Amino acid sequence: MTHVRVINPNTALAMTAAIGRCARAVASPATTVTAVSPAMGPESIESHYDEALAVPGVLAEIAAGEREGVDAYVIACFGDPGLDAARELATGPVIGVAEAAMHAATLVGRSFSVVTTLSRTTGRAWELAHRYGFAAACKGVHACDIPVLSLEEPPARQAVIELCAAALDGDGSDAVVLGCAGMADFCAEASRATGAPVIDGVGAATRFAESLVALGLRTSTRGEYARPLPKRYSGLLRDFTI
Ligand code: 2AL
Repeated sequence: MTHVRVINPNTALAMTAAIGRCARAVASPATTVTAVSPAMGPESIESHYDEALAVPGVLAEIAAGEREGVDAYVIACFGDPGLDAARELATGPVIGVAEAAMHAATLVGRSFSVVTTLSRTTGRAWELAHRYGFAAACKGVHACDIPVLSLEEPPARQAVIELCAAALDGDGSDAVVLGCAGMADFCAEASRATGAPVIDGVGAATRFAESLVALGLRTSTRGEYARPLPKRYSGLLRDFTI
């Protein structure tokens, strides 16, 4: 069995449970999926401040996963917080949901639109599209202006699906990337409603993670992703000393 740990970097436990269900729904029968959230951090991630303060909790979960022998990790927040640092700690692959969704979108279309939560997060989505090499394929980033923790309320699903359709039409794009892990279970319905591929990064990242394990691929430790150099960390971060 391959053990994929899906880390929801926020501390909203209902969202973690939903993310776990979405990951399990697509994982192969030979994969065990465990979904966790950090013991410390923000209840939702909607700013650079939230993102920065989510990272220590994510890294603590990677360290715990390493002690348990987890084979691969998914970071299930669309800002991919702490992805590079997590790769320095983990033995197995670590995949961010934005990274996975953008890769998947460009395997099934020439272009995509991102549909995300708050307008203030659109800059981060663009930044990631540039970082991952998909800026030319990304035709637009659209905010529904629904906060992360309100995505579970009934009107949100319809609003997000309508925005997916408007983004496809307005951008002339081939696919939609859902820009929040809290939208994961809107994916099938949004695909049906729009007739276009709608990609949930949680599912895509879970499948990529187990595929990399099956291929025997691990994060390279030759260069930038080598283990961090041992040194002292002080104050609240003292437990992060390697
Ligand atoms: C997210 C996400 O995926 N989880 C979270 O708390 N915030 N992303 C977003 N764009 O709001």
